[in-house]
Amino acid sequence: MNKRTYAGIPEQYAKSETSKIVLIPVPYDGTSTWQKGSDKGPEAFLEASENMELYDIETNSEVYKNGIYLAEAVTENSSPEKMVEAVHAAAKVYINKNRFVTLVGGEHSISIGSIRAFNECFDNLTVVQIDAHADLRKEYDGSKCNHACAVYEASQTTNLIQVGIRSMDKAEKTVMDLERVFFAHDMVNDDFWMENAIDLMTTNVFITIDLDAFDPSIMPSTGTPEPGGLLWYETLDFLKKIFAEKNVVGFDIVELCPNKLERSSDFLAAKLYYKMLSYKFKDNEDDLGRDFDENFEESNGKTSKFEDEDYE
Ligand SMILES: [Mn+2]
Repeated sequence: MNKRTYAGIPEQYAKSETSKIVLIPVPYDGTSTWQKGSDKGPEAFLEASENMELYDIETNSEVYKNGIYLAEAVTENSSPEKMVEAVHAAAKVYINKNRFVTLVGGEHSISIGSIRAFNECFDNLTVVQIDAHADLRKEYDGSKCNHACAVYEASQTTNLIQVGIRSMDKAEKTVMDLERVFFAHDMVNDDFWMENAIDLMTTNVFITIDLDAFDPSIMPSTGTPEPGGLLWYETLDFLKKIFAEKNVVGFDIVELCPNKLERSSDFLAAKLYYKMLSYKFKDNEDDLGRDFDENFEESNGKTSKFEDEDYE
């Protein structure tokens, strides 16, 4: 039997040596507190991806042709700390090979490992956390690697910007930088939250998306749903702006907690992932044959952005 590829793409686009993009599944659900099942997230995500159209209308692109390598899943689960270390190590392997590294969870604690890896490899990293929950606890349930602590370390070591937040403990406010938080109840009445959030970002950006940031009406299959969340097009609009204006160095998508009776959430996660890749690589359509290193450097460049805008 042939090896499974992301979204069932032809093997020529799924090779480890030539793919510009790497997807690392992390089916971990060791510390979740309410609904269990996010360990099944990567499988449901991959299955939905296999049933998705691979041409993106909006960007007029087929981003999979840049190559998407489905890496071996990180399955270490002997302790939250060991899982975080394993994610950190796996992410670093591919970042150091200049791949565009993405991860799919699994619960949000996996992001402690991914953020640590990106922060070690990229200068002045901004972490954009799109999430219903603040996740700023220093420790929870006896561990610093609990899902409730997902961005505590990032709050201390990176430029953390929190978006969509609508649930937290009062004590988390002592850690929170209120200048860098966009609460859901404020966003709904603020026409400029996207621009204001982007103004706070440095050049290098890592995005961590907890799917519970979305409104439960469109994303019910998540561990801890919260009313009053983001909708589809506003989220895409925000992401598109970040990809256009910043050097997004990688991202993760977490907390898909699949429910066999409700598959549209799996599909939302699959489509969100592919949309983000489409935004990242949309300008590469004409030079698919070129070396990734060249593109990689160009995306860090200062002049190309304005040249592109002249054509629009
Ligand atoms: Mn979270």
